[in-house]
Amino acid sequence: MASTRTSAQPKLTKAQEAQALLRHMLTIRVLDERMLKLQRAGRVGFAGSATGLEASIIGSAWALRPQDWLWSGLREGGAAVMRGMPLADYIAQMYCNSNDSAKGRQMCNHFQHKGTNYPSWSSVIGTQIVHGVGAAYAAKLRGVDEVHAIYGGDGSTSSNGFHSGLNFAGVWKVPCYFVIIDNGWAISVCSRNQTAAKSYADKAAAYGLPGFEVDGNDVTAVVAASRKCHALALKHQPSLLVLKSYRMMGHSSSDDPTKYRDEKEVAAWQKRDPINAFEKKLLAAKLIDKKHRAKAEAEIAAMIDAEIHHQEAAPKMALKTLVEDVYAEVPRHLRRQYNSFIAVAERLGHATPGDGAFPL
Ligand SMILES: Cc1ncc(C[n+]2csc(CCOP(=O)(O)OP(=O)(O)O)c2C)c(N)n1
Ligand SMILES: [Mg+2]
Repeated sequence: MASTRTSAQPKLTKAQEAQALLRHMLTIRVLDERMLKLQRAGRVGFAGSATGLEASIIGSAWALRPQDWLWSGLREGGAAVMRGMPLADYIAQMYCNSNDSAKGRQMCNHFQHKGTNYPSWSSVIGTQIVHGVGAAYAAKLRGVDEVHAIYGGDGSTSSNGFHSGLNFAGVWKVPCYFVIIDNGWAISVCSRNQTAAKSYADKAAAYGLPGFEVDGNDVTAVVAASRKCHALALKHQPSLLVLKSYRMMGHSSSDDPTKYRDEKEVAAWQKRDPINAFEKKLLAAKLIDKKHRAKAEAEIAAMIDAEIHHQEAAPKMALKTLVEDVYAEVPRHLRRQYNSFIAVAERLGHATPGDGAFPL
């Protein structure tokens, strides 16, 4: 999809749309594989994956127009790539190198991209929910044609931001919808320990919003439900969309899920892999042939690998960026702090990659 901020949507045939959805889902899968390998090789500090969640992420963001906003909860970087964030930006952010648009001030794997209206996500669970509602309210007050899709995991439904965000969205009738990707786990807390509600979608009623739950591993169902929520948002009716899926990998590269969940559960969900299911459907409908997936994966992997080489060779972020962008001119006290930091670094040596990696 184009990253230009117009409301024009490219018109795709059924086959083109299906193939594009598959390709974007595969892009997430290949990116995840590569980023985890880089982390295991000690070349990037941290990686979180969206393996198993591809249909939820791609299908829900597919409903968005270029001028719409996506407030990421955690794992939606692949949606930003689909909407036009270059792979270069994605991978530079993993390295926190001199091309990183966050200037190394975010943890790696915490994506942001201005061109696709993808604000930086925060490790602090649920904070994006109120930010997104505020931005959607501002769009309404300014009379701007924007929809804000506000994402969160099942764990975020226990945050204050979830309650206040949904409450104010309902009261102010803002052009937004909430996407909760229920992947079964919030680190080691399973969904049945997170809530006594039958579905997270039931929570919508408390805020006067419509709530829907769909199979998050069925990309076609996710696209249809997201379009419905998007259409409601255009009429200033917020809604809650819960996508039932499963986190196939650990919470992050720092987590060992075998300590708290049954391998049998993982194996059962493996049989419901969203990419395999969609590929099967497209093969049956003769929208792709048998070689399609392998060819697409090889093309995507080649692009990602070329970009990894490029970003690995890029210089580190200049240290002086630590004190830039706060004031128009670096004030004396920051310059003093910077000089003493340099003196310490010269005495003790600079940090090496991987130092200070976030524990979760
Ligand atoms: C306010 C807050 N509490 C706790 C944490 C620690 N923490 C990091 S991720 C996470 C679980 C998030 O689970 P969920 O919202 O289901 O998203 P998922 O990781 O499953 O995609 C927790 C508890 C945090 N980052 N912020
Ligand atoms: Mg979760």
